[in-house]
Amino acid sequence: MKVLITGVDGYSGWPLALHLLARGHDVAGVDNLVTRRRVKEVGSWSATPIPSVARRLAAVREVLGRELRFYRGDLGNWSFVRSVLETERPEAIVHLAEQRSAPYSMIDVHHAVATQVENLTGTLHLLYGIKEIVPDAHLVKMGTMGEYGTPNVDIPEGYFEVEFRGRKDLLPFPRQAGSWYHWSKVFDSGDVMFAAKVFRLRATDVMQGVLYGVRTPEITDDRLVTRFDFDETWGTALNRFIAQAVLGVPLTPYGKGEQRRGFIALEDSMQSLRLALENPAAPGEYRVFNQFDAAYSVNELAERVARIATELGLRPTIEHPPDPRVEAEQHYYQPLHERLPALGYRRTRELDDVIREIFHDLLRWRRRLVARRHVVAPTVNWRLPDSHGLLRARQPADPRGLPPSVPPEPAGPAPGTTPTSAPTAVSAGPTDPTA
Ligand code: USQ
Repeated sequence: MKVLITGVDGYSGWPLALHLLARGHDVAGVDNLVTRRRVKEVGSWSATPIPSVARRLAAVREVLGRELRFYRGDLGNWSFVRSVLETERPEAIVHLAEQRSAPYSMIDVHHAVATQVENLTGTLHLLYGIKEIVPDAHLVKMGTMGEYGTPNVDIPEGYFEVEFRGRKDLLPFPRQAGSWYHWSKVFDSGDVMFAAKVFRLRATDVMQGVLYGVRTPEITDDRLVTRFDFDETWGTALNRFIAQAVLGVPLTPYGKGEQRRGFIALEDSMQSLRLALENPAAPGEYRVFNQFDAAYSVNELAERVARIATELGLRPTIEHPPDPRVEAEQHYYQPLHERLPALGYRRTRELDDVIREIFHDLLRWRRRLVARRHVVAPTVNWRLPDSHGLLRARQPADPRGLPPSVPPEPAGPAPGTTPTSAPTAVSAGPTDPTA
């Protein structure tokens, strides 16, 4: 199958490209490399050293013996979107190219606006591009379990039957997102649902839970490794807890720590996305998959990480900082997830094994964590209109942990300014250890 992945340079986009290439699919990818720049903006970097795109593509060629076509550009640019779709004519598009951090979207008004404008514009451009250029292509759109919030009833997959004043209907389940980022995904979902209806597009909206992990079977070489964020803005709960244990700083389940979320291993997320691609939605169909493997409270995860850290000879501690978010710290949580198992989804990784694997890698790259240890504690606060000053005021906790001088950023496209119509081996620079 000919697949286009938007956001191919990202945490899940990159391993998805490897996963599909290894299974014989023809894969092209798009990225504007903005996550690399935004992680630098908050003073952090990936715990895993990420090669430049040119080196990544060369490693794919060498290790997998496959070609990954890459287009550097921005989905905010309509002519760029059109030219990529016209060149590639994909049968399926996996849309992952969105600002993905809830805390980043809550920094201040500018970050809130950038998140929503970029996420919604990119999705609308893709919806129109598919309609005009590849109307039979299947769109697999990355949404989030966080769209639903934490209602006091079970959460279905997208729709539920409602009876009100004697009449029944099948309606979209209410969305109650918890950040400007999560709301951008809600608005996207409405747009994709509407486009499927009016343009008769094939669409799968994936409500994905929190990802964890650093490896997939295709990552057999350090040059193929995916990024791994651990800072307060870009890192997510379980990944952060493991980084904190390696650093010897307290693990931080926020507030009471009884917030429950759906979680899924990176590797099993790849399996789920492939199953969605290989079993496409019908023309005009908008279907919703709740894509997670199991639900845990953040306390359960912190305790599990602490137990395994102790087995590894570390001395983890757990603290409960006040929750910087506005969210229920104790609540009912029972989302359904039946559609992917019906297509053949099976868990391939046990949580403890993945936690050990992450420890193994982070201990190898511990120096990179130490150099950025000052960006781990939470400062972005949902209750403040502007956390930017707090973020900027953060100082390295340990002067020896001062980050090495960061070279100038690679020339990146301003949003909407870099039409690229041909596959391009971007900036044949060295490894980008600052990404
Ligand atoms: N949390 C802690 N301590 C931490 C970090 C997080 O207790 O150090 C808590 C948060 O308060 C929250 C939960 O863990 O209750 C999840 O937070 P997270 O940062 O792991 O994930 P979240 O902000 O929800 O967003 C992440 C991804 C996002 C994706 C989403 C799936 O960044 O792209 O959409 O997970 S979900 O959470 O299901 O909406």
